[in-house]
Parts: sequence; structure tokens; C-alpha cells
Amino acid sequence: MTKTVYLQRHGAIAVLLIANPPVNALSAEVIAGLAAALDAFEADRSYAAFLVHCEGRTFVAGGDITTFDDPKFSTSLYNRTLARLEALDRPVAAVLHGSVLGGGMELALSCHYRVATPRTQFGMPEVKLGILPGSLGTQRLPRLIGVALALDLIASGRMIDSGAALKAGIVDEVTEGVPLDVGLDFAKVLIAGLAEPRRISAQKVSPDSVPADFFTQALDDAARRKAFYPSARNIVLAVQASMLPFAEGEAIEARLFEELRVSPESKAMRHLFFAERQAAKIPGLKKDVLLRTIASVGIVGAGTMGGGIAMNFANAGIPTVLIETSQAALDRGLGLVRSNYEASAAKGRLTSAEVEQRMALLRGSLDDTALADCDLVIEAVFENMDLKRQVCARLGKVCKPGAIIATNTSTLDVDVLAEATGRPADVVGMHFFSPANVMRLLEVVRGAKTSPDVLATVMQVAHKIGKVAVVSGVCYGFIGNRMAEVYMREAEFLMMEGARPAEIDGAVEGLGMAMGPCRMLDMAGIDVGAKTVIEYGKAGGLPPDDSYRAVVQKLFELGRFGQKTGAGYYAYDGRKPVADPETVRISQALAAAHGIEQRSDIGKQEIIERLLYPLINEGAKILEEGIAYRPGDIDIVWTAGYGFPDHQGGPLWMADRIGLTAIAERLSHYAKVRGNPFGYWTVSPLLTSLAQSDLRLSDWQAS
Ligand code: T1G
Repeated sequence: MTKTVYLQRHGAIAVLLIANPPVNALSAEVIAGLAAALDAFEADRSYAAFLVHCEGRTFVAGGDITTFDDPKFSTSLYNRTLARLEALDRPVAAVLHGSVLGGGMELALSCHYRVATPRTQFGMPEVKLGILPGSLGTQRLPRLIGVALALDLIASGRMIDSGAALKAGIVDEVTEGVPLDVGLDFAKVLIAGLAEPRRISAQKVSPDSVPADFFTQALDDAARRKAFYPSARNIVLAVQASMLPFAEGEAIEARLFEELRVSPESKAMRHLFFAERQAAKIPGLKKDVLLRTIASVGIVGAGTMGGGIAMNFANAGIPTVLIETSQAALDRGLGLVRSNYEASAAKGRLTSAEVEQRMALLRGSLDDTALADCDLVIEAVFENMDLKRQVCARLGKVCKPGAIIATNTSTLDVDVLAEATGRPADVVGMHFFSPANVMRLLEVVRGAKTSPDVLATVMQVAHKIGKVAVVSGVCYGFIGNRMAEVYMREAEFLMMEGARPAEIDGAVEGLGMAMGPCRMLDMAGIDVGAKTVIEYGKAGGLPPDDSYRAVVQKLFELGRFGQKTGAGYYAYDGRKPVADPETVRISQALAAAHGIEQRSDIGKQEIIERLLYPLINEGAKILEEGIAYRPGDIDIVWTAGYGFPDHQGGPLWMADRIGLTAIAERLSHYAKVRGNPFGYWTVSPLLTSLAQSDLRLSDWQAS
């Protein structure tokens, strides 16, 4: 047997033991081991049943995603092996625990019977990788649980628990206990009961099990979801093929799977799968670093951010105290949290008991000595350096020794705030994105003196509260906002030259951006954007260019704050953005005041290049300055925090696909045609050197 698969005898039961840590992914060795075990079982009539069991924390969690880029990759061997498993003439059972996902679920479905332990999760997450179940999941699952639920699970990629799996008929039994023992007991009952093989592939899906227009509707829905789920259409077609004879459906699934596997979209999404996990790793961190225990949290400031941040910890069951300066502010903050939870309960996402459990974990105080026992304290006061320095100085005194002090600043210098505490080794930035209880991205900012165990502890806390954490060094705007700044700069220059907000947004939304720059800032608040620019100017960070971000500052002056005031770059009919001639007039007046020539020939490609290429160039600078550890980290920041489309893999992944030489050439082109007095178009040294060596950003490693 190969080292990852063993066949063990337990009386009349042959146990196929898969041991391929960490998640028992289906490597070539595992598949070969399964085939060899079937040979042995078929040849030995003393066995009365076959039990599939996995060692470690989970049953098979899917195909080995690292193998999908191999041109020789194929699911056919695995699929044939599953067919052999299902065809065995004696009962075949699977005992399930952990996360039964993708190819693991397909393995379970090829067995005749299935038993699970109570906390097992089930899912078909292939859609999140831009593919579809390629080992008959689209054919067997509809036959087992019906087309509608099967399509829902495969198209959404959502996980269900053991109870739901039992109810749906995915498992026959849910039994507490050590998985192997549960499996053996289950198999013994099958033998004693003379259970017959039960093959899903032999079942049929009745055509009238769904309404006549079911698949037409499903294809329409898939077309709407395409931007986020590029494999949505093929998933519908594959599930629809389950209405055909099994062999025909199998062939259709195989074709549709392969089409997706080799697609740029799926390669981009698979890149992000690993990039997200790489981002959690801190280079040079000793393996044995001792993490600090975070059992209680304090948050200074119960505003929108503070309340949203507090919810993350309450959701993870961590008691949290919120500090405010007035009872009214405290009541308002906790009231907002409660209304957020109640809104989730109204949508069925939480029970009212869960709302109360989470609210019970939150308490407010006007006395900051209530923070004295907290293991982690996060300041989330107004974005003003003087105020934050005062708060940090106070926290340096109030927080117990060993407590971690974090600042939620989005642009200010974390090192300055760390020094203000008098204990900079305990200080780190935790930049949450608004709304803090929703956005997955968390930028963890390592200060010059942040101690390694503080950084590692906060990265672990981030995982615990369900955030995607990316480490950033200290610079203006860290990774995301620093790159967004050049993106917004060009959006406004284009506007002053005559491009309309809808054209600017439309160009990048056509690439799959969830929201273009104008709609994004109108939603976040023109006032927020303008104040950031003004603060940065005060800090001496702006180029000596009077026309720099002139539009957002003018809109701010005029009280046009975006959605919240009914007008910003757009006018608003409720939440619907509408072109506003006043914005055009403002832009034209600013252009005249700054001597910017009006043009009527600004095309989509120019908008895309002028928005994205400086953003990519800034990302390259962030890499070469050591602000970000790796290109994939930057891709995660933009896909998890700024609505960059997963199927484009993030800005630096996209840059590699466009080609760095082409990007460098276009940056130089704009330097020529627009002039480059402030260095806006200067190609970063890293981009230049990679382009010259015909290398990619993904080839770059921090030296
Ligand atoms: N392939 C390869 N490596 C994987 C992997 C996979 N499927 N799943 C996890 N890993 C690695 C991961 O990169 C990390 O590595 C380590 O395992 C721990 O993962 C044939 C074609 C199971 C819920 O999409 O959702 O089946 O960083 O940090 O938080 O039709 O892993 O330690 O070096 O995520 O406890 C379908 C993907 C594949 C499941 C556990 N399956 N995995 O979460 O650990 S396509 C999936 C997960 C397929 C079939 C089709 C999660 C998890 P490292 P982790 P975790």
C-alpha cells in the first residue's frame, strides 16, 4: 500500500484508512492506494463489508488543488475507481467527520451507506475555485437528494451540518463517538442485517421532480451571478445532465469540468485559495513562538467602527467591553450593534437566542479602567492623530502588562501611536474595513517595534474571528488605501478631462470590479475621502500639484458627501446613482481653473489602463519597499477588501497575465502624453527589472 492509504482488517470488515494530512486531499497516491485496496478486497471473499475511514481531523476535504494546473491532470482515474467502489458486491460504508468536501463528498456518495459524527460539515465548494464537482458529484447528488437541493449546494458552495445532511438523506445516521468505532459498529449492523449494495448511479432523477422552467430559471440566475461565479452556467448544465442516463451525464460533466479547469478564471481563483493561506504566514517567525492568550477584548470608541469591530469578537464568543465618553454615545453604539444582530435574525441568519447570547458578551463602560484586565485593546476613535495619540498614551498606562494594544487607524503612522503608548513592542495596527462586522479583510500593521509574538497572536485572532488577515508595514494607507489613492487620483483627472463618473465606473465594473471608484467613494463618503486627502496634505504627503484630488475636495466643500447627502460624484434617487450634470460642471470648472484640457476621446481602455496600471505600479513599490511580504498578499487585500474580482485573481495576478512589459510601456506612454512632473507615471524599479528579465511579479521573492 502507498504510505497514505492502508487496508486494515477488522474481523470481516476491510477498513480503507486514508492518512494524507493535513486534510486528506485526494493526491495521486491516495487514488492509487484506493484502487489497490479494491483489488485486495475483491480478491478476498472473507471480507463481508468495506469501510472508508480517514485518519486525522477530517474526512477527505477534496481533490488536491495543487495538482489542477498540471496539463496531465484528469479526474478519469479517480472516477473509474469510484465506479469500482460503488460496484462492489458487498456493502460499502463511509464514516464521515470533519469537512466532507468536493471529491471527499463524491467518495462518500460512491459508497452504499454513510454515517457521520455530529459536528461534520458537508459541501461542494468547487464553485469557489471556478470549477464544478468533477467526480460525479453533479450526477450522484441530484439522484440522492433531488435536483433542486443538489443544485443549490453545488451552485452556492455552502456547507451544511450533520443534521441537515441527515435530513437531506446524504447520511443514513449521525452517531457520536470516535469515527473508526462509529464506522465499525455501523458496518457490523449492515452485515448483520444482510444489507444489500445501494448504488446511487442506478437511481434515476424523475423529469417532473422540478418545474418545467426550472433549468431556464437556473441558467438566468447563473448569468446574473457570472461575475462572481464564472462556473455557474456549467454547474447548471452538469446538474441538468443528471436527468440523462448516468454514462451520458458523466461525459457531459467531464467536458464541462475540463472547460473550467483550464480557464484563466479558475486559475485565478485557485491562486487566491493559496494566497489567502500564505498571507497568514509570517516570514522568519520562529515555529515555537509562544502566542499570547486572548480571552477578553476592549474597544475604545463605540462608533460605527468600534461597534462593528466588537461584533466580530462577540460572534467568536469573546467577552468584549466597549468604552465611550458619554452614556448617550455608549447607548447609541450598543443600540446599533443590537439592531445589526436583529436585522440578521430577521433574515433567519441568527436565532433570537443567539442575538441575546452575543449581546450578553458585550458590555459598555464610561470608565477606561474597565480595560485593565483585557488581553487585547483596540482603539477605534476618530481618525485624528492628536486624539489617537492621547488615547494610546492612556492605554499604555491602563492596559495590564502583556496586553496587546491595537490601533484601527486607516492611514496614520502606527509607529508614532506605538511610541505614544510607552510600550511599542505590545502595539500593532488592526485596520478593519467598514462595515467591520461584514468585510473579511483585516490589515495587520507591524510597527518597527512590534514584537513577533504580538504579530503572530493577532494573526491567529484574525483567523478566529473569521477575517482574512494580511500583514502590512507602516506607510501612508498601508497596502490597500495607498494603492487606492493612485486609483482615485486618476479617476479624478479623467473626470476633469471630461470622462463621466458612469464611464469611469463602467470601465472597471466591466472587468468585474464590484463597484467603480466613484460609486465606491460615494458610498464610503466623499467627506471621508476628502478628509483623508486633507490630512495627508497636512502631513506633507501630497505632491505639489494643486489639481491633485481637486474634485473630491470641491465636492466636500459643497457638502456633496455622496449617498448620505443625496449627491456626490452622482446624484441619488434613493440609493440609485444617477448622472448629475452638476458634477460635470464642477469638473469642467476645476479643469479650467487648473489648465486641464477637456477631451472627448477618452475610451474604456484608457480608463482601465489609467486606473489599474498605476495601482499595479504602486503594488510593485509596496513589494520592493517590504511593506507587503508577497504579491499574493496584495491580491488578497484587493479581492477581500476592495471588490476586485476573484476571477481576475487580484491586481498583481492580472498584471502577470497582461504582461509587465506591456504595463511598463503604457505607463511610459502616459508619462509622455500627460507629462510626468510629479512622478505619477514613473515605472517602479521592480516593475522595470522584472519586465526587462521577462519575469512575472509572481516570480518575485523578498530578498
Ligand atoms: N488541496 C490542497 N491543499 C489543501 C486543500 C486541497 N483541497 N485544502 C486545504 N489544503 C491545505 C491548505 O492549503 C493548507 O496548507 C492546509 O491544507 C490547511 O488548510 C475532485 C475537483 C478543509 C475547510 O475546495 O476549504 O475536490 O497552508 O488552512 O482552515 O470534484 O482547507 O498549511 O500549507 O484551509 O482548517 C474541493 C478546500 C477541491 C476544500 C480546512 N475542496 N479546503 O480549513 O485549514 S476541488 C475544497 C478548505 C475537488 C473534485 C473537485 C479548508 C478546510 P498550508 P486550511 P482549515
